[in-house]
Amino acid sequence: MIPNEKQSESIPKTHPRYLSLKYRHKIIEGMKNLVVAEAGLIAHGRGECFDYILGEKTSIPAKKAIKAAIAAFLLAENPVISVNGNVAALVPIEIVSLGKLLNAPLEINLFYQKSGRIEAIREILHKAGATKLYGIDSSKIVELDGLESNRRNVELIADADTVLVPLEDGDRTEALKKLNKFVIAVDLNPLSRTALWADITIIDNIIRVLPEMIKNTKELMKLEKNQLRNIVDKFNNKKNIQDSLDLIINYINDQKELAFETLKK
Ligand code: PTJ
Repeated sequence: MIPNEKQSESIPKTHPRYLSLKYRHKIIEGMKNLVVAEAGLIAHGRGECFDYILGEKTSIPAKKAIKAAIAAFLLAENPVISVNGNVAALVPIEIVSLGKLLNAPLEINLFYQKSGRIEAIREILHKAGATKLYGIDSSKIVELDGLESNRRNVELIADADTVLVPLEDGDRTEALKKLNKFVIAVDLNPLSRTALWADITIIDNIIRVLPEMIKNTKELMKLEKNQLRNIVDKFNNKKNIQDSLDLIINYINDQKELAFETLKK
């Protein structure tokens, strides 16, 4: 490796797992410059594992959830997008673009607070084009009821009606639901507490979800409110989670057959 070369730049594009390694190294670089919490590496590894058994592609249930999520966001009066370290490291440009398109403010909200992290995340989002960020000015922070972790410290989320919570630990979605917020989660684990508590659960990798959300926003913003409402009302989160679990079961069964074929040789 050339000295000072970013690890992600040293992966040959021909490598069969190029994309996976590229994002893995973004997380490692993010951890080195404080954007990502140490535990963010472990969370990413868990995500990789679920992504693997979901076939590493955006499934039909995920596409349905993304469409419903964008319809809900376009109907929202006070939407907010919550950003943590992993999201800022993996998809800074995309999350900023989505916020601008949806007219939804970005609020930095961290589980692991450490000196310098908020500043590091602010910098990466500013470089990605963010002009205004929330969750930074301590004089404006209030505490959410029913939550003991650092995630209780919020700014605009306190008055939001619709909140996007990508890659969350389980406690906040439950608390947000108890406060009557409409919660949209992005989580590769269909069995996590966040996934089970959210109103709309997008079971897919954030790196594929955001481009798909941006595409859907451009299409759905042409629709009338009643058409958007229809999309949200027709969406069934419980069925969607069950369908994603079936995809995992089928994928593992298919891989089991393939593995047996290989083992026979
Ligand atoms: O930056 P902070 O301090 O706010 O901390 C962020 C992490 C992610 C470390 C924190 O929220 C955490 O510990 O989360 P958990 O409890 O590990 O939950 C993260 C969830 O996101 C898990 O269910 C993972 O499967 C899932 N996940 C990980 N990577 C991805 C993902 N989901 C979608 N896309 C991913 N790339």
